[in-house]
Amino acid sequence: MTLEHFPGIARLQFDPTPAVRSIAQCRPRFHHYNPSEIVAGRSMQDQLRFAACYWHTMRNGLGDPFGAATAQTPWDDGSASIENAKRRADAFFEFLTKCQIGRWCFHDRDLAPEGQTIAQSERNLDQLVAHVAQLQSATGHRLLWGTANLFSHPRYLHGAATSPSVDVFLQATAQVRKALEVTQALGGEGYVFWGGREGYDTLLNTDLARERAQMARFLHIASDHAQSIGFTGVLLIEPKPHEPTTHQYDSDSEATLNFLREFGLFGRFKLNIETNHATLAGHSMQHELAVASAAGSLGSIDANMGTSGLGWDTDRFPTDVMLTTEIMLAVLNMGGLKQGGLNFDAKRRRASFEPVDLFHAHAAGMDAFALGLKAAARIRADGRLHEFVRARYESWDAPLGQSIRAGQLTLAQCAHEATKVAVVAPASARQELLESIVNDIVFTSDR
Ligand code: XLS
Ligand code: NI
Ligand code: NI
Repeated sequence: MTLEHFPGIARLQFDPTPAVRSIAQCRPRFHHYNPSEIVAGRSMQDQLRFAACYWHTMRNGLGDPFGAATAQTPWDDGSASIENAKRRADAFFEFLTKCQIGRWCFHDRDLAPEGQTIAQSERNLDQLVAHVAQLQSATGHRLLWGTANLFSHPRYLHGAATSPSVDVFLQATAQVRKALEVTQALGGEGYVFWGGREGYDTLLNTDLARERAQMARFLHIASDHAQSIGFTGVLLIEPKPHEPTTHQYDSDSEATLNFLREFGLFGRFKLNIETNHATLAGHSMQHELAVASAAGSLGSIDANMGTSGLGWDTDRFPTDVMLTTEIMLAVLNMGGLKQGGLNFDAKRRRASFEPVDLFHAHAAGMDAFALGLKAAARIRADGRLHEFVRARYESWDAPLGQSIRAGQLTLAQCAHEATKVAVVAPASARQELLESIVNDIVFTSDR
């Protein structure tokens, strides 16, 4: 890391003074994210465990279906050479350091070019892994999770584990075996399975039962392998309903948890919940987190957001403070992120193409999460919501309610008890009042 790939950009600092009047003079900095500040008993950096992703940050030229790439990447000569790949990694670690982002995530193919054979691809990856291992020890940045790209290469056009061809399944096993091993070698705290093409485009050509069973077999042997090599990271599945496929088998938290239970995989995997995938599934992020958390299966978060009304995974940076508040409330309620993190699986808009926009974008997301963390901590400290929910279910904690919960009463006994209740008097759920209390707490004070 001798070269300065981001000249003129200093390490971002916490600086809460009001922004300068002219946007042209704005230098990237944190207005709210103060890494060492204690919130809810831990430093912000430990609560938030930010990660940047290699794919959007380094490999996304920001092209769209209607236009060419726009991102300025002076460190990248566009070649598939190992030298270029190493220079890109240097730029990425400089970016992490300057942006004060402690962790990162990658796909095997983001980091190193694919070769003509499996052996060649593995040699390429090994060279880059050795290089980033040095960068990690020089900078102190850690790998949150690794993954294998089982969706870009044309061989995966029908799916990887769910391909109708066993040869493709085999290719996917080779890639995952290697990706798991390099993730372990880099000290990864997790490993993600995102089945981009593990679904169907039309049922006219698809044996859904077979494909789901194949996917389960794949996850069984992959998790067996992780165990056999002594991988101590958490294995994560990242649900998404569709895009690129019409329907993906791990479509949301509930479907994925059901899939894991059906095939004897529950407990081996946790979920990596991505905001924009939740909205694509027609759910709120809050819902997806609540479902995963209730099953003890909330592992990590891909922190981004969608664009309402657009049915795409637009992967915007998460700048909505109500959203980050809801996310951090779910995280604090489950006792913190543990081995997980907040991975910015997010990309700049195509028109934000300058290198400095990478810093503005991540700082915007980090500030929004700092605000969300503080607001969530205030909601918990305030206690009114928690108390309201507790009181709402109070009857279940009285002796009769407890016996029913413990399975001590039959339906007939319950029906007999019903006759003893003179008046059934439901209480108001006070939704609008609660929403107003949340607004008061979120917007009254941010520090
Ligand atoms: C795509 C997914 C992908 C995973 C990693 O929509 O979010 O980026 O996070 O394969
Ligand atoms: Ni993701
Ligand atoms: Ni996504």
